[in-house]
Amino acid sequence: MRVPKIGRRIRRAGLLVALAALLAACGNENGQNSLDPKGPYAQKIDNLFIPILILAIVIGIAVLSATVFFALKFRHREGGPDNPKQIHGSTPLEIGWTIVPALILAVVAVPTIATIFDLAKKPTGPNVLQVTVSGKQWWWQFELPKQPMVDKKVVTSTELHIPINTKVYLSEVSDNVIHSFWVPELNGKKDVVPGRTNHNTIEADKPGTFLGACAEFCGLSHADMRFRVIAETKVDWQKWLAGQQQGPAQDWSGHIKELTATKYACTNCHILNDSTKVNYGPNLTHLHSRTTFAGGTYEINRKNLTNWVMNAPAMIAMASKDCRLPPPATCVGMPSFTKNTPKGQPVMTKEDADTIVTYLLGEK
Ligand code: HEC
Ligand SMILES: [Cu+2]
Repeated sequence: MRVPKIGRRIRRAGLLVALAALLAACGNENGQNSLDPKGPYAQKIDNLFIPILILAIVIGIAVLSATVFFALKFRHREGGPDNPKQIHGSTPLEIGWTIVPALILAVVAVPTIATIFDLAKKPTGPNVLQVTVSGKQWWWQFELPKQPMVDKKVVTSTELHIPINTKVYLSEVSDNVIHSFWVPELNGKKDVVPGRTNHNTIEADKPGTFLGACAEFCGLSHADMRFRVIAETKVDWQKWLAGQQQGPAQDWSGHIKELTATKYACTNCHILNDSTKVNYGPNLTHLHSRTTFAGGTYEINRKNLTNWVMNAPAMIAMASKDCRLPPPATCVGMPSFTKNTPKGQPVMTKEDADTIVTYLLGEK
């Protein structure tokens, strides 16, 4: 059938758009390219993936070529018989095409299984950094317990700093639903399952920021459950650690304490002045040292934080109206302080929000 000229143009344009989208998706600008390993663990996966990919392409081309070849060779010809010659079975062929693929799979299994065990090996020694990762709805909490490399515990969220050329052994937990921790340039995915502690190791060769995301659908805002791993030289990392181990930049007392602990009761869910403690929501002691908040979806600045503190639900894409807090609570993550305030709290004034944000930004 002849396609009219205009139809062909539309088709060609459609094809170009699809191709451009495909190529854009292949670019490594988004920092989440699993084909661009930036550390030994991701490299091991790449070393396995590329040879198997090549093998699969060779086999794929061979199978497709044979299919096309036979389709052409035995096609129906003018004047030929309607049915080809009927045969039944061929023992050597059938044995052949059972054994050859089985052998190929057996060969592929050897490096695959070796890599699985290699990646799962628990790194040991004083030069391993232990981090506990908790999947929340919808953000990630990172705890660095006291250990040879960390002389005082640190709790943070959304941004994990690690020293380069150091194995970072993650213990992953969830107290809600299944999440999956994935930093494509540093290692493969690892599911984070309630009631279990799963482990995964990441390591970066060079300083850089590596984007991560939850890779298992975990509720309506799953797409906004991002994080970043910031790899630094040992010296820079130690500076970061020392900064986190200090108290808040501004004294948490007097008016600010009154606002956050009593008037609006932020302390029901947050810790504002001690980076060693965990509460229901993110630890806010050193929020100002991070670049993003709310699952990595917003940049930290006065405007975003003020909007958030006054009415966070309005900034959570697809936030469900039903409850995300464990029982007996009947509602959710970060509440609004301007609309439907949590029971008993007054509606937040812009002035109070400004004071709280000044504290959160570590400004005097
Ligand atoms: C009912 C519990 C609850 C209360 C009360 C609460 N928050 Fe939150 N807050 C959360 C949760 C949960 C999150 C994480 C939500 C998300 O990322 O979607 C959060 C996130 C935040 C964040 C972003 C932190 C980050 O690292 O992403 C800030 C800032 C914040 N809250 C400030 C406050 C302030 C200030 C108050 C008091 C005026 C307050 N919150 C009261 C539960 C609460
Ligand atoms: Cu998740």
